[in-house]
Parts: sequence; structure tokens; C-alpha cells
Amino acid sequence: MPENHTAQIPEKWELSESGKAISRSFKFRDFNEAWGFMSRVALLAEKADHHPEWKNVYNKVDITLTTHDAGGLTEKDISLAQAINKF
Ligand code: H2B
Repeated sequence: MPENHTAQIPEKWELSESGKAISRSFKFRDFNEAWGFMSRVALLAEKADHHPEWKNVYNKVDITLTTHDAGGLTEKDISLAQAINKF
């Protein structure tokens, strides 16, 4: 039985149907702000050696977090999501 992380999903993040990932969509004023946000997330992700799956369309950024190495959700995803929430 894998660890149950559903109780600690950070604010505004959604658990995927498979229960193996969490995702959140962000909307900004324009591309410049979206890219600025992505730059901050990128630096954080590189530091944590934990990287997002994401998509950017103009002012929108969709982020999905999962731990490929573990085949599902781990504490790394939870803490990255919490850190992203603070931006
Ligand atoms: N990011 C994510 N989201 N999941 C991983 O399993 C993962 C990662 N693994 N970043 C890391 C890098 C791994 O490949 C390296 C070797 O630590």
C-alpha cells in the first residue's frame, strides 16, 4: 500500500484521477509575468532536483507534479507545490 498523501495536498492543487500526481493552473497578466514565474519555479526545481511537467500558453501555466522515480506522488511533490504556492 503506497503512502497516502491525499490528506496533505497543498491548497489549490488537485489530485489526478490516478492519484499519482497533483496539478494546478496559474493565470497571469501576460506572457512576461508567466515566464517570470516559470523562471522562479525552474530555479527552485533545479535546486531541489525535482522538476515539473508543465505547459505554458501565453499567460497561463499548467503544472503537474509527480515523482517519476517512485511512480507516484511523494513528499518532494508536496514540498515543491508548497514552495510554488508561496510565489
Ligand atoms: N523530477 C521529478 N518530477 N521526478 C523525478 O523522479 C525526478 C525529477 N527525478 N528530477 C530526478 C530528477 C532524477 O532523474 C535525478 C537523477 O535525480
